[in-house]
Amino acid sequence: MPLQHFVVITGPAGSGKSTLAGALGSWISAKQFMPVGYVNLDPGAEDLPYEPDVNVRKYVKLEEVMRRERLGPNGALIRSAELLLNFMDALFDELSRLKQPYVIVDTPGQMELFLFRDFGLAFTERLKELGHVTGVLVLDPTLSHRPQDLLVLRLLSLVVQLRFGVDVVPVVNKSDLLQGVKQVAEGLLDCSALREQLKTVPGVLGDLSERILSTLEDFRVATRVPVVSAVTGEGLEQLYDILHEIFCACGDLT
Ligand SMILES: Nc1nc2c(ncn2[C@@H]2O[C@H](COP(=O)(O)OP(=O)(O)O)[C@@H](O)[C@H]2O)c(=O)[nH]1
Ligand SMILES: [Mg+2]
Repeated sequence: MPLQHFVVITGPAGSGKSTLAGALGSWISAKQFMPVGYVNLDPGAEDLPYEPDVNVRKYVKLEEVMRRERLGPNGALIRSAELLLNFMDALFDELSRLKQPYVIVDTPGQMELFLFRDFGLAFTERLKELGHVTGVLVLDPTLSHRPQDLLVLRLLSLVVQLRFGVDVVPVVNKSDLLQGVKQVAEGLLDCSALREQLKTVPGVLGDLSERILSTLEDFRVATRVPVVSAVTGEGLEQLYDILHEIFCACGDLT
């Protein structure tokens, strides 16, 4: 069987991970004529904008954990991540039966649950045994759009990359809501434009920001950042192209 491509969508709560998972999957099926598999790892996601082929809620449901263990939402989320570790074999039994060439993995609403708890790391490590794994880090630009925030996006994707040992594509979502999209997009797509914008950051932090950007460039970490809308579909082709390039570069497309 050809190598499968797993795309793991991470990002802060409300950035649009689930919406993007559905939109990117629909785009790939419609435009690339490829069947797409969907995996939901969020034990609290009752309504999803896609039909999951594998769903952790079959094993752990947030609302049941809250009720059974008398926990609030935050405690129950942490407990759910612990409980999910017990179902790893069952989960991977299901995952290993997926045949679609592209499988999109939607992660829990609260990013730190996937990023810092054992479940996220154990899951990703095991997923690498099934196919090629690429991360996507989604950011909501309506909450962060200053030049230094763009650097934060790049650094956050580096954190995900370091934690999981996979390539990570930073993505700016909700472009349909962006007023000053042009300036933001320029800073995202072009490092020299971002460097210019970072000159407006005062003092030591400005110098530090520029130094960080240079280091990222030296190590070729500062990749293109697609600006997309999971609602209108804008930019999804560019995101797919970047993902596909990474997949091809991993050298096994047979
Ligand atoms: N306008 C707009 N809203 C979006 C977009 N993507 C997601 N949303 C909205 O943002 C909110 C959070 O999205 P969701 O996918 O649940 O975020 P998640 O917590 O990261 O999975 C929902 O109300 C979505 O409808 C987008 O591209 N444009
Ligand atoms: Mg979600």
